[in-house]
Amino acid sequence: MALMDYHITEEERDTCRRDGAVPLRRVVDGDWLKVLEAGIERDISDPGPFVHGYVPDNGIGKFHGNIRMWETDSEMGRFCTNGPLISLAAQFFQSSKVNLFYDQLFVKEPGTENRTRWHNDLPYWPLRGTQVMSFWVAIDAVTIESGGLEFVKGSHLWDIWYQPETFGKTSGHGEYERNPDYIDIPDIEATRDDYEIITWDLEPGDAYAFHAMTVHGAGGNLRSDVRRRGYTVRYCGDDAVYDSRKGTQGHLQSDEHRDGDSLDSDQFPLVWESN
Ligand SMILES: O=C(O)CCC(=O)C(=O)O
Repeated sequence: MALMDYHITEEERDTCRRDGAVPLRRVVDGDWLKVLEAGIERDISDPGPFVHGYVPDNGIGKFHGNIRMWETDSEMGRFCTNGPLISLAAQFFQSSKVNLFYDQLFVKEPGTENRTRWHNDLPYWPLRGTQVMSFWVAIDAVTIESGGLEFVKGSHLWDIWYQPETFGKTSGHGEYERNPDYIDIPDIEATRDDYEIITWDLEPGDAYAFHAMTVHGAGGNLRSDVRRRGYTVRYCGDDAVYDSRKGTQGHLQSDEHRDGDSLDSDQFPLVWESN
């Protein structure tokens, strides 16, 4: 399979290894952006099975989220299994293969003031391994005011597994089973000065690349005139295997996999292999 639409520089790879996140410019071209935009509108008007969302208490704005869209929308499927992010993942991992884990949509309509809570992703996921990364693609121009992602620099190296909590609520463990090995995440928002928080503005087609253990969150979309559509695709490399521990997101679990199994399957397809 051919690779290399976009060449990751040594500096980008080193920055991501050190800081846990890096912005990548113009990784998704205009044609693919149109594919994603159309797919997002299809999902909003006729959502796939895992849709979730809320209207904020003040009645302004709306959050629309979904996961695993690639499995039911063939165009989103084409992007995730053949699109330009696969090459990025392979270059960051320097692995012999890449598996698609899943895709996720985060739409904050203008004025949606709710934050995305601080969290790290791997505790939510039935996986373990170090080669697990997300690529959050900006469909719209994104600034801190419209809900750009923020990352705690270097937090992927802490090896701290924070207890998953339901998104869209302000507190509580919601539907997540408690894992005794996890700890509650501190109130990072209230103590921001204690952390080195990094963020970047993005243009449409740019992406944040970040590690599955990097602590991240986002503000609300405080702009009344722009949407904030983010589409994240998650990929894994050689050392990622299925993990059946407690506390992970039920909609990402697989009936076919046992603890320690290779991911290769219809649910987590192999999307690239070195020759
Ligand atoms: O877009 C957001 O608000 C959150 C994104 C996120 O947490 C992720 O892609 O892992």
